[in-house]
Amino acid sequence: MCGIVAAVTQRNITNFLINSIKKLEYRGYDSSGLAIIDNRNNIMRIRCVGKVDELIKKTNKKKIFGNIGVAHTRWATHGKVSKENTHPHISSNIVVVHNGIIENHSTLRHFLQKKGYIFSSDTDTEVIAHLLHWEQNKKKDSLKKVIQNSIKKLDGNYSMVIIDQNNPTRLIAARSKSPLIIGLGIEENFIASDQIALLHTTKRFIYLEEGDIAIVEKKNINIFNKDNFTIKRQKIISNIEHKSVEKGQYRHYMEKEIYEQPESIRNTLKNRLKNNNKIFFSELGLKANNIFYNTENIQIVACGTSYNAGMVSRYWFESLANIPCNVEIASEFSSRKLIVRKKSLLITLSQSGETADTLSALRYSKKLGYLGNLTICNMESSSLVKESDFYILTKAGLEIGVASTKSFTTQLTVLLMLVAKIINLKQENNDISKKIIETLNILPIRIEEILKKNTLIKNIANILANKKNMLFLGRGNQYPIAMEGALKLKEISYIHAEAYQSGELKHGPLALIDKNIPVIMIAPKNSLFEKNKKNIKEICSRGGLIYVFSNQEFDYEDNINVIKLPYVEELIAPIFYIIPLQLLAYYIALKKGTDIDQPRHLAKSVTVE
Ligand code: HGA
Repeated sequence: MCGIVAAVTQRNITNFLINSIKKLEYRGYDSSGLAIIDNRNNIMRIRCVGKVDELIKKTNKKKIFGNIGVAHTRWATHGKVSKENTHPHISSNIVVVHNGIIENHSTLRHFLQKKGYIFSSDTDTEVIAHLLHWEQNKKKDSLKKVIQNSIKKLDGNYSMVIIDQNNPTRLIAARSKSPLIIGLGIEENFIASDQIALLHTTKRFIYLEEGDIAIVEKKNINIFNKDNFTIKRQKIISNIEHKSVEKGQYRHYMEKEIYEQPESIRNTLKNRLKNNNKIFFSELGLKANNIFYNTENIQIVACGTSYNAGMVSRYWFESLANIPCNVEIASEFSSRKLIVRKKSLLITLSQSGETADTLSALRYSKKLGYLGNLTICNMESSSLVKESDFYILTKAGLEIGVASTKSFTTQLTVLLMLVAKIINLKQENNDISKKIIETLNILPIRIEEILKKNTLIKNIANILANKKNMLFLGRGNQYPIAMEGALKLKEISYIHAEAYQSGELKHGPLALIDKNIPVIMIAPKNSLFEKNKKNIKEICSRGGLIYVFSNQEFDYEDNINVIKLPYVEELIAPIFYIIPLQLLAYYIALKKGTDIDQPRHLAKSVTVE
């Protein structure tokens, strides 16, 4: 969340900063700003409420020339969305952009106010700017020393970039629990909170690690670790294509990402399903096999869409691999005393690998005696991957739409492969793992088939777009799919949607049923179908408006709307049935004209707790 870009170059920096910060807009879009030290050594700051386009318009009107600057796009945590609260924050000669939260900002604010500092915003970030200024003027230390002294006083998490007007030749970056990377140019260097911001200019990056401070100049980069030793961090060449950051022929990233799912799933399966009915993850070592072999319980921890993926996999781990599995929301997991079941494997799920709640849960779990921990993640360079014992990558490719789609289906693909792998290791029932592998091989084709039903879904979306509330129902492993369908709808169309287990309806929510609340029921042909049918009848008898997503024929005695979907194997049915629900949410939002890729109040990659 929030985006940071900074650059020190030979050329005029203005266009570079606005083009780069635009690429990070999906990380936060409440307001944005930039500050450049111009050729006459003035700090030129421009800030705007709203999307980055506002900043671009305003910046283009002013002709600023300078070689060093910072930019930020904000997702507010402290202080309302206003120009005053927009970054960069300035204290005299010090300019700061910051991602994260300073927990003790209030104490520090009172301390600095007593020293005579006047605050112009309500943010925790302005505290950093004044603190740095105060430390600098106390002893006249080097800026690095000033930063080291200041961060000792900060509780919380941050990544920040600082410029000092009195020495405008270098950027200083500091990170703690929030990602930051250096982009390497030729006689110019950059900093950003995500490589996506810089891919239009460089593919060479250095990832800063916990506690690092970096001094970045045009021709030099010096990194110091948390113990103040000079340290060389590995340079990486990104394999992300710049064009994958573009929307191409699609209207929205979300639409593009929905249609990319057959390809992302193929990439996720590639080289992992072996002819001998084994699963091979090259990123796992033998030690992981040993841990999986000994695993008697699984604890999954995740947030949002990843949590829903975990919930689906619970049905698979228990019914196919006979392993008890518990799934918990990450922020709750870290907020309570936990009893760890014996020989438990902890699995975290996250698209970005920077989800602060999930990272905290992982760190908390390390004190609790789990057998080991595994993360299933889309970003190899992420904190979750670095801090976990083992990792498996989903190969979804870049996901930019705030509402996750392909990360969900690739997480499910990995989870089902993992189930087969564990079954294989335990030698419990090779027929089941063989069946899983056969079925996974068909999955991309099945997804292609269902994507062809887009017109059918679009027609229903047009009918439902004016509704205020909806219920989503599912039974067994389709219940988490109902949860995910409701989540997609809430996120991008702002229609209130709730998911229930089909059998739970009569225990309360049935009271809501009338002709104004559409009920979306996922009822594929399977052993639970007859039970679902009874629930459908209960809704119909009470005058409810019901839309059933199914591959089963219905007798039309009841007044129900059946969305007849193609055949799918039961094992992969949850991965298949989320696709029409993603399309439904997308087309409803399209009809309503909401901001699909950047829905209000949200942002991608939730890096604050
Ligand atoms: N706390 C700062 C930065 C917010 C942030 O990192 N959001 O993800 C603010 O509220 O401006």
